[in-house]
Amino acid sequence: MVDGPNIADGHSRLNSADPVTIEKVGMRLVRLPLKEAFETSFGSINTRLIFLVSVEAGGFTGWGEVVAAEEPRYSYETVGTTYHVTRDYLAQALMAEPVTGLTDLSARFVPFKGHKMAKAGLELAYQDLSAQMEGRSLAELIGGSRERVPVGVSLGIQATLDALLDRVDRYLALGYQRIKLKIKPGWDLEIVEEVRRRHPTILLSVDANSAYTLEDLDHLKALDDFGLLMIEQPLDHDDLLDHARLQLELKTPICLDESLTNLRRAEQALNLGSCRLINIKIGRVGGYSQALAIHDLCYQRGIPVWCGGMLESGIGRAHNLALASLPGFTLPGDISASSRYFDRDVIVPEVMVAPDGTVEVPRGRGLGFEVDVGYIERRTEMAEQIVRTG
Ligand code: SMG
Ligand code: MG
Repeated sequence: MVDGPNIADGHSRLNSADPVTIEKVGMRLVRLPLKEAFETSFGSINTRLIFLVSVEAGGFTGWGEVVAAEEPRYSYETVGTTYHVTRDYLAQALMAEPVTGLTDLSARFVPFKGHKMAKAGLELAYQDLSAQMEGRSLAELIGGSRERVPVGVSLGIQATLDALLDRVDRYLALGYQRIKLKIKPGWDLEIVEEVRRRHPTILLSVDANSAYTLEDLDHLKALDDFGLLMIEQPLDHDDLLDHARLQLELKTPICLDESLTNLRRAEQALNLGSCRLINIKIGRVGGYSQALAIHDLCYQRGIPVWCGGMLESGIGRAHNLALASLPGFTLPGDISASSRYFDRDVIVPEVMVAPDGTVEVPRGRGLGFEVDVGYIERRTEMAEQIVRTG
């Protein structure tokens, strides 16, 4: 068995030195145009409505991002549901008493069922605040050890095969270490075959976002011919059992994304054989507390993990970098440069991918980036503050 991360670190990862009274929660909806449309098996978007949350205490402001989309297509949460749950339940729970640490915070959210992305937003903001108060980076706060993290790019469904091949070439030239192709029935075997034919040795994976069922077994088996690193979430968004059945039939590792919404589900998936790899998204699992626990479980079991992405702005991206600096994140994450999606990001400097396909993990206080509040304000469609009373 591989040794786990330094468990002695567990105290600082989960508990702050002094209880912190959160004085204010800020909520903002910020619309960022995408440089080009991003299409998956469930639909296409050309702008990203970002829900930013902030928490204030003692003159510090911590920032978090809620990764829900506008429509309930990746999962049931939306910008609207997360806004409602944050404002009407979670912010009150956060401000009710001084917070003694991440464990305390996540325990306060447990009585509210589900709504993981909403919970994660406030956990992120709280962690940034804690890191700033302690004068440490987020990565240091959670015990991250890597100075740079390997990254890959996720390429949406394109109008033509040529458009896809162009993008594959473009991102390989920029250094990205792994190409992930979004697939769906009718946009799968042929395009994967052609990309593989042109690039016989690259790390290549596919992500179906639940576009198939077990009836497609033979079709999915054909993907085994292409030496893929993984097939991400081929079946239903909340399924474990059919994936276990499918994994028995496939040589290619299945990686679960949508189905793994907490530590218990991750453990069940590994025990059932539903996947051989895990994508961890802080938002999907409800925050740092669960993301760290899933990382630790996989690390102890020798299961490779990687950091997923939700087309975050720089704020969410900075949190992803901190997470991906943990020792178990051995596969390239979906953490692209800010410029892959946006002409201008909400942080300074923007996230950049080096020619070797890595991104530096920031070492400055908190996020390690400056939040560009002026630009955020210009792009804000709606904002609200909740102030602690009593
Ligand atoms: O952040 O670069 C990114 C996007 C990575 O493909 C990506 N995310 O299922 O993994 C996934 C998708 C979810 C978002 S689809 C709008
Ligand atoms: Mg996915």
